[in-house]
Amino acid sequence: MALLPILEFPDPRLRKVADPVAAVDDRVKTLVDNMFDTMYAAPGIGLAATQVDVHERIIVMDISDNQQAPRTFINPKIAILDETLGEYDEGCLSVPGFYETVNRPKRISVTALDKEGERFTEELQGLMAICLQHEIDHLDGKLFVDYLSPLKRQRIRGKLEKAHRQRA
Ligand code: GNR
Ligand code: NI
Repeated sequence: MALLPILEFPDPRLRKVADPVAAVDDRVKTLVDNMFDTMYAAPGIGLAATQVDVHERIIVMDISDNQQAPRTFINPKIAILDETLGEYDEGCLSVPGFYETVNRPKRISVTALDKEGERFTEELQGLMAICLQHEIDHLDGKLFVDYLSPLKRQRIRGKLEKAHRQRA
């Protein structure tokens, strides 16, 4: 069991674009295990490696209630199946305490490698589709606050910077 520190907005390391994983080896498997520990402890329903300052294309996710459905996506590629957007009040472990409405395509397909390095493809909708798009944004250096107005984003930035100063 290892908990990794989670970077918080506006940390510039959250803006790095993650590199593809070359091989799903023991190093990657240990990182995935530690990412699950960190996500469940937070608690959160998803975590991208970028958030723990590892700039490789690795995502863990579990939208179930009792840690019953762990999912790993390595080098994920998504395709939009239908341009219809759905709105959802998103939060982020890297933007703690803030929830704002974001619109994203409701139906996507993903191709990725699993924890064993096996390639799979599946269609997603609902919270899985929302969360996976949120996590892939992290791998591309993007945050949900980027979809908000500059004023809202600046307010959130100011409040988090103040919280960080008070912690230091
Ligand atoms: O735990 C999380 N909840 C959440 C809720 C709505 C939309 C996206 C998410 S992901 C978030 C965890 C996180 O920050 N992952 O990057
Ligand atoms: Ni997030």
